[in-house]
Parts: sequence; C-alpha cells; structure tokens
Amino acid sequence: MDRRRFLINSSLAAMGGMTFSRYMLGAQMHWPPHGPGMPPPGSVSEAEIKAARFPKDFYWGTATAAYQVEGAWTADGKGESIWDRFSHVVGNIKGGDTGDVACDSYYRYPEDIAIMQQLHQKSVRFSVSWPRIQPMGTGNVNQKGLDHYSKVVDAMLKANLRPMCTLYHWDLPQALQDKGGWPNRDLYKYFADYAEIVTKALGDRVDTWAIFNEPWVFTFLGYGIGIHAPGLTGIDGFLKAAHTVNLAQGEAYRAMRAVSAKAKIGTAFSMSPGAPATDSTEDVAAARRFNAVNNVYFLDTALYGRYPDAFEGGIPYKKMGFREGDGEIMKAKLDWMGINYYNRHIISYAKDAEYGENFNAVMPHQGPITYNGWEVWPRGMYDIVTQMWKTYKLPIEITENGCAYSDGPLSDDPDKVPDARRTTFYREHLAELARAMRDGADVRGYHAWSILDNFEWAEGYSQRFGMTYIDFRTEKRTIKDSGHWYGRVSAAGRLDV
Ligand code: IFM
Repeated sequence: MDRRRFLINSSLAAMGGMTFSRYMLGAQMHWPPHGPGMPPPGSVSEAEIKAARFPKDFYWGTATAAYQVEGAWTADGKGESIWDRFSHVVGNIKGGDTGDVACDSYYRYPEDIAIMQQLHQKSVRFSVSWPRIQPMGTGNVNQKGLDHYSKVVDAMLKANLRPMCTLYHWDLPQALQDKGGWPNRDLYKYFADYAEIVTKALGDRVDTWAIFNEPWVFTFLGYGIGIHAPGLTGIDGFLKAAHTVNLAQGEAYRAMRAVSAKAKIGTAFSMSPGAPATDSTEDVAAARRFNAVNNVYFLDTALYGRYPDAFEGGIPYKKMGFREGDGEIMKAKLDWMGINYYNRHIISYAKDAEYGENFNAVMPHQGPITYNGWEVWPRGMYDIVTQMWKTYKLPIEITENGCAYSDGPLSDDPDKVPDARRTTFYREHLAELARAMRDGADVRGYHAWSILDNFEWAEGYSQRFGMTYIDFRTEKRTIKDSGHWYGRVSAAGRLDV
C-alpha cells in the first residue's frame, strides 16, 4: 500500500476534524474503460519506441537530494535539519530508518559520479543542504559546507556532467522550524539570503538552478497532514507555509539573478494530469481546481504574481497571511519549468463545506502497479508535458520520473540486478516524452529518479527507486540492468537499443 496516498486519504483525522481535498487510491477504478481488442492499459507500442528520437544536445540525467543520499548528518559543522529531528522520533519513519548514513554520498560522491560517467550521463540534478551552509538557518556561513559542494561541482564538471543544483529539497534548518518554520513569513527573506550565498559560491560553475523541489508536497505533507517533517497538521499552517514559499521563490529569484546574469533559474514542480471523471460541469470544474492546487499553485504565482483559482468561494487571502504587495514579491520570471511526473489522477466533484477545493482525486489502478502502489501510466507524461507546454510555452526539463521496485542482486551472480519492470517503465515514459516533443514541446532534459536507491522519506529504505542497487549494510553499489540500459539510451539518443 502506498502509505503516502493512504495517509492523505485518511487526512481528515490528521487535519483535526477539518475536511480537506481527498486524494485516494482507486484500486477498483478502471478509467477510461477498456475492453477486448484494445491494447493493455497504459502501454506503448513498439512502433512508438522505435520512432522515439532525442536531440544530440539533450540532457540525459539522473536526480538525487541531499538528505536522501548524503548521510554525514553532523559532519563538518552541519546544523540539524527538520528531517534529522523528524526521523529520530520513533514511529515517524517505516522501520525506524533515518538518513544519518543513507548512501554515504557525502563521502562517496566520487564513486557515484563515476557511475554516471560510465552510464554516459550529461546532467546531474543534486541538492544543497541548507543546514550545511547555514547551520542556524540565518547569519553565519559554514565555509566547510560550501567547500564540500564546490568540490562536488568540480568533480561533476570534470566528468562532463552539467550540474543542476536544487537549493531546497526539504531539509530546512531545525533552528528555523523552531522559529515557526515555513508558516513564518520571515523565512522568505532568510531563504533569499541563503540562495544568494550559494549562488555566489557556485554560480561561476553552475548555471542551471532549481529553487525548490516539489513545493506543494513539502508544504502539504509537512504542514497540512504531518506525514513528512516537521510533522504538523492544519489547513492554516499549510496555507501560510505555501504563501511564504511563494514569496521565497520570488525573492530568491531576484537575489540569484543579481549575482548571476547567466543563471537559468526554475523550480521542480510535482505535476499530475487530472482528468475529470465525467464531462459534467461539476467534475470539469473540479479537475480545474485540482490542476490549480496540485500543479500550478507555485507556478502561476511566479509567472503572473497571482494565485490560480484553486478554491470554490475564492482565494483565502486572510488565512494565507497575504499582504498588499505580495503579488509583486512572488513574481519570478522563471527561465524553465521542471516537471516531476509519477502518476495521474481522475477527478470528481466533492462538496467540502469547510474548505473549498471540493474535489476527490483518485489514482486509478488500471495500469501496472509499482512496489509502492503507484499506477504506471506513461501516457500521463505526454499529457502533462503537452498541457504545460501549451499553457506556458516555457522550456521544460523533466526533473524527476521513476518507479519503486524491490529487485536485488542474483544470489548466484551478485553483480547482476535484473529489473526488467523498471526498464519497461523508463522505455515507455521516454517514448511518450519523445512524442510530446515531436508534437512541439520544448523539452531540454530528462532526469531519472534516481541514480541510487536511497532514503524514501516516511518510507525509509523500503522503497527502491534507484538504477543502482545499494546494499545499505556495506554501501556497495551495483548498477541494475535498467541502469545499463539507460546508459546505452543516453549514448545513442534512441530507445531501441
Ligand atoms: O523520493 C522522492 C523525491 O524526493 C521527490 N519526488 C518523488 C520521489 C519519489 O517519491
């Protein structure tokens, strides 16, 4: 069972009695209907696979995040993060796992980069840990933290990898949580200071930046329903956190731009196509609200300086702590948008008297299901990329796409990890991406999540998303069959390899 979705579904309790949007697994839901003579749901034809072509300068890449791979949680003057604090509380993470050691990539990054090089990679998405740079979240800069990332970036460049740096992938300094965390509006200025510090230190070598990773996920799961750090619940907290993050995105953008004119600045958004369950006016409007809150709640704010229409009954400005002039602060003329695509939803109207998103979002189980219960739906890649391209005409990078399967090394051949389902997943999603590009979408790169099995947040080490198997007792890395396949694809620019 996908615990994240399950818990979102049971969020009514977590929200202290208040109702909120309902995200559900739809094990019984078959949508759209399919019958005899139709291709297996969600699959992509061999003809499409063969037809897929990618430009020569396409950025073939993989992605990771600091807390999920680095370990070394107290090394070299690093401060405590909300994930250190949260994972150290028994019961928060499956199996009592923590990111204290994770993949040990803080020390083993040369080995990880060598794997990427072996797999003909051209881009690597990684994140900087804010508490390594500013242990208390404000003020004093920890030079050792900056030196570390400087070495990492040099190693990436030496391996001919484009470093794509994410400034915030969820590990807020605990000292800032002690001041109220993201619902505290002051954080938008603190974050911009941090963004400036990192851009000054790395901006001579890094030119592609993601300000945030999945702002909806970390504000909703962390402050709305409490299954991620810092584990808080409540509608007001979520709305306020989201608003501060929107302000921070604009303020950080300006701080970074002032340091580097050549920086290409975007954000990695979690996005999911949401089709209405029927063509009734109510379901169609509900699907629009789903798109507003789930996909573009942090994008329209940047591009237009205003919130999208996410709630029946209007935008709850008061609850958000919105002040006059905030529209201008939120604005950020992003150079590109990052799409993290994992699955689709089917949306129907649901009256939610206390709030106003008023939809049910169901993840169908029509396609194959991965180890964490997510439906495999390659067509969703085409749908979301095309939708975003047509709406915004901004260059796109796929900043994440991937799947959890538990395959491990063969007992009689420990250097081999057959994971055919993951290869099929990537083949079909990439074919759908190529089709979107053929139909006009300007997509510059693709980052598989992830190069390594790693710490999957509340799921600990139980979910393996990597193209490289990690033995978490020894930290031995073994490239899975899917990784070798992806290496051939990256070298050839084709999927029929
Ligand atoms: O592991 C996460 C990542 O940190 C953010 N996007 C989704 C991935 C898989 O759940």
